[in-house]
Amino acid sequence: MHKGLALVESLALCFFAVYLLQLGWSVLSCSWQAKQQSGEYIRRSYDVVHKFDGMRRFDDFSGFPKLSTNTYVDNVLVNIDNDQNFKNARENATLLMLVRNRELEGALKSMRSLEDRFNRQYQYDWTFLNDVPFDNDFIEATTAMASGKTQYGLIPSEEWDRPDWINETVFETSLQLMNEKGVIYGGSKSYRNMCRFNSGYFFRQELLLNYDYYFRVEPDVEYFCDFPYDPFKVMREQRKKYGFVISMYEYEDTIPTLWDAVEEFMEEYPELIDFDTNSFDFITDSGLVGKNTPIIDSNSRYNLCHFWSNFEIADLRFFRSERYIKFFEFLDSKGGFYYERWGDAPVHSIGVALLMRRDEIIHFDELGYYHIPFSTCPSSNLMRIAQRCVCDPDIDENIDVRLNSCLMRWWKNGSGKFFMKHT
Ligand SMILES: Nc1nc2c(ncn2[C@@H]2O[C@H](COP(=O)(O)OP(=O)(O)OP(=O)(O)O)[C@@H](O)[C@H]2O)c(=O)[nH]1
Ligand SMILES: *[C@@H]1O[C@H](CO)[C@@H](O)[C@H](O)[C@H]1NC(C)=O
Ligand SMILES: *[C@@H]1O[C@H](CO)[C@@H](O)[C@H](O)[C@H]1NC(C)=O
Ligand SMILES: *[C@@H]1O[C@H](CO)[C@@H](O)[C@H](O)[C@H]1NC(C)=O
Ligand SMILES: [Mg+2]
Repeated sequence: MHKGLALVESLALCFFAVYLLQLGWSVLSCSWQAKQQSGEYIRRSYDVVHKFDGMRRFDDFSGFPKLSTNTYVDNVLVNIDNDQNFKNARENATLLMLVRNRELEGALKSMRSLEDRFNRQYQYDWTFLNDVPFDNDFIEATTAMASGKTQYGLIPSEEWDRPDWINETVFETSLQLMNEKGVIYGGSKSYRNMCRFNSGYFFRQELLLNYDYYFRVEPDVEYFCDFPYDPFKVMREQRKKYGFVISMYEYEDTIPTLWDAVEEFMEEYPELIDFDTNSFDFITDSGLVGKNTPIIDSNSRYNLCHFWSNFEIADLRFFRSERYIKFFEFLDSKGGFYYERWGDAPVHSIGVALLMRRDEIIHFDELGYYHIPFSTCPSSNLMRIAQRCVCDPDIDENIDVRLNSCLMRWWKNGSGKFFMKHT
């Protein structure tokens, strides 16, 4: 009995010893293999990491590379702020958001994205506008989120509310009609105030008189890529006055008589319009673009192309100019901001297309941007890597490759297609 037990015990011990040996061997060989492999990984990742050495972007002003942290308050920024060269390098410009108190969360999201991708390196001021006073929560949170100064403006009622010469009966009837037709925001009164304000009054707000350029930001938008340059600087140095990222066709139901008004304007003020240098063809040509027939049928000469104005970087001096004011006042006198639902996008776009030189308009194709329901994303992989983009150019939302984009038309009839805005 005892013997048998001892045998079993020693056998078990023996197996255990063998097992331990095997285990030891496999651990050893495994770690040797792992070492081999990690050597290979290190070699391969070295290749990948250094493949882009030649095109890494170092900060123009400080020479510091952007840190991988998202923390706003770090020493790099403090150093930049103290650097006189940096302060001199900042343009005469502000980030601008028209927004409601209840949109705070969306406003913060947009700010966070733009700060991370661009503004934390520059610290441009943020200007917020509202038709009612901003509440303390809004002011506190947006001030904390901004890397630059913040300021808050209250829009005077005369520049926001419906003027009293608008005929109430006609107004109410058309609101009801558009609502029944299913026109987006067709039944909304405040949306009309907003569109008229953005068309003719934002640039006259007291806070904006201190700047040459603005960058329009809306709540709940996203910027997909690190900005490879300061767009304000590009605007000034290259004498650009209007910058866009997305262009598309407008819903005709919102602007049935807008083009009639524009034709009247052109007849009345021919001296303001230079057809040789402007981009009239961009908004009127409706011929083939490449192999594609236009998918949008327009009832007027206007082909419905417009710059999507929820993103805009532009020269306030253009909007404050006598010629633009004349253009706006002329359109406003027709009442179409209320009797129809004219948007600030077609109004800005037609104004810009008529009154500016086409080479004063710039397409920022490397920024990457999303506003529901469309996006744009740089198509070059190299660009997306260098700018740390988080977007896929091949998805449906990317409007640039869809038939409702007017980008091809801009390349054809605007100022062409350019790359490499800064050198
Ligand atoms: N202060 C204020 N801001 C407004 C009002 N209506 C719209 N806005 C702002 O004006 C801009 C455009 O309004 P949106 O509601 O975004 O209109 P949209 O971009 O055409 O449509 P969606 O974003 O798809 O809803 C945004 O920055 C809004 O925050 C308003 O009544 N008061
Ligand atoms: C408003 O328009 C209606 C319908 O065209 C017209 O009958 C009415 O007289 C107008 N009201 C004013 C105050 O002009
Ligand atoms: C900034 O722009 C405003 C408006 O155009 C102008 O009055 C002001 O002098 C400019 N400031 C600087 C420092 O150039
Ligand atoms: C715009 O397109 C039309 C039609 O293809 C063409 O005839 C015209 O030359 C273009 N204009 C410009 C400025 O490119
Ligand atoms: Mg919006």
